[in-house]
Amino acid sequence: MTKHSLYLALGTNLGDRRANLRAAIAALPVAVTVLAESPVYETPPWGVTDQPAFLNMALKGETALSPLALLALLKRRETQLGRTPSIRYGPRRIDMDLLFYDNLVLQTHGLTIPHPRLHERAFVLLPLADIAPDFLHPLLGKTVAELLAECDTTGIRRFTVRSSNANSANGRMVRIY
Ligand code: PH2
Ligand code: MG
Ligand code: MG
Repeated sequence: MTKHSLYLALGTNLGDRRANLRAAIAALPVAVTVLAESPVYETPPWGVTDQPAFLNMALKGETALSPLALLALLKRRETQLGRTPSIRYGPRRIDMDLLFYDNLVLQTHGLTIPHPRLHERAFVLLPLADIAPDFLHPLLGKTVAELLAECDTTGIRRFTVRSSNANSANGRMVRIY
């Protein structure tokens, strides 16, 4: 069974934000093994600015699931974790976005990989650069660190210390301080 590498972005700005991140990681499909967790950042809302600040983080994982199967499971988890429909870029309890899947470039109804706006978003790139600075964006030909250098990180602050370890025997250990 071929394993594929993937990067996810997690975001939340409603309720107990740290608990939401913890619950999201714990609720990842069993078919996803977490290999690395970024620190958590508190980030000013992007897009719709009149809403509470977000907590954002990034994860590296691997899976044998296809991108569409993974997306379907992530959407289901978002709902199970209490996410309700909101406006575009609006407030949410949890958002789980697939950023990269191997070096795949994919555009289908409902799923675009790489995530189409990740290069504009410091709240994605900053945590991602902690765990994958040298990952090359397959369309833009720049590394995550290079894309981050072109982004405005004003107002973002680190919310947790760096996690030394993402993994435990069951691959589900969560370290958010
Ligand atoms: N997610 C959005 C819209 N705006 N802003 C920040 N800071 N963090 C997010 O995760 C975020 C956002 C829609 O997905
Ligand atoms: Mg999103
Ligand atoms: Mg999303």
